[in-house]
Amino acid sequence: MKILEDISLAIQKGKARDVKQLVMEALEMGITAQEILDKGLLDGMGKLGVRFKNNEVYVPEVLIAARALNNGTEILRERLVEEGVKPIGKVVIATVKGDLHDIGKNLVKMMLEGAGFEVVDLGTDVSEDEIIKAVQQENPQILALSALLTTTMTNQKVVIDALKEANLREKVKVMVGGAPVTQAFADEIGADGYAEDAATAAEVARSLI
Ligand code: B1M
Repeated sequence: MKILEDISLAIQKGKARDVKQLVMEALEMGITAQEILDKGLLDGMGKLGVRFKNNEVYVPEVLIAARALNNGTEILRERLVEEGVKPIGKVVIATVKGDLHDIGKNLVKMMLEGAGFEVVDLGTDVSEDEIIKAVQQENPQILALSALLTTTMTNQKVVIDALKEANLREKVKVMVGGAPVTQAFADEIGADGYAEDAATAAEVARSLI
């Protein structure tokens, strides 16, 4: 569909305003939020990701595209929340220490909110100490940890170990995810749940409570 291709292109060019406008138009045309996300926003970031890997574009271009993508998902999030229901549980979510990637985390947050969870977002590059403090203060049923780098995924284990140390491990279910994370890794570090993508993350979260 032309408008979805336009959204994908606007992401690749980092045109935040165009993305916002096009996403609103696509919603008005009756295209589902899921389709806009998959075939427009994520298609664009996926294509840019390939060029990033091949050194055809660099960090600044990707950052600008990421901002444009967050602009688009914010509109979708509002739509999902508008259709939302009463909270069915509370989730604390964070990208682990040393990791600045937040697009995937934001999508997981959006899907969790759409599924009826109240979500407390700690942001990116969050240390185990900050996470422990948030678990103590917020008392969530689920702690959701995202990591995008092979060098930071091990910090998901650091958080699980810190929860044990603080006698909180039995009080909260831990879900992990992010591109380099696998079910085998989740099992190895003692997480309660793993999801490959944001939609599955919402299903897994429901199954955990
Ligand atoms: Co970075 N980066 N990056 N980057 N970046 C990757 C991840 C990389 C694969 C690119 C590459 O080389 N091919 C590579 C990692 C290599 C590795 O470790 N194996 C990489 C690198 C190396 C780096 C830097 C080190 C580059 C540098 O500085 N030289 C640097 C690190 C900075 C840091 O974090 N300390 C860096 C920086 C950046 C930017 C800041 C420029 C930017 C991030 C901006 C932002 O997030 N606000 C960026 C981006 C955008 C990418 C790519 C292009 C796209 C990532 C993304 O957002 N994908 C990425 C290449 C790629 O993936 N093609 C790359 C879309 C997003 C929807 O997918 O995050 O996987 P994803 O989330 C999915 C699932 O993983 C899952 O659901 C989501 C939706 O379906 N999921 C969960 C995620 N979290 C979950 C949690 C769950 C469950 C599911 O439960 C809790």
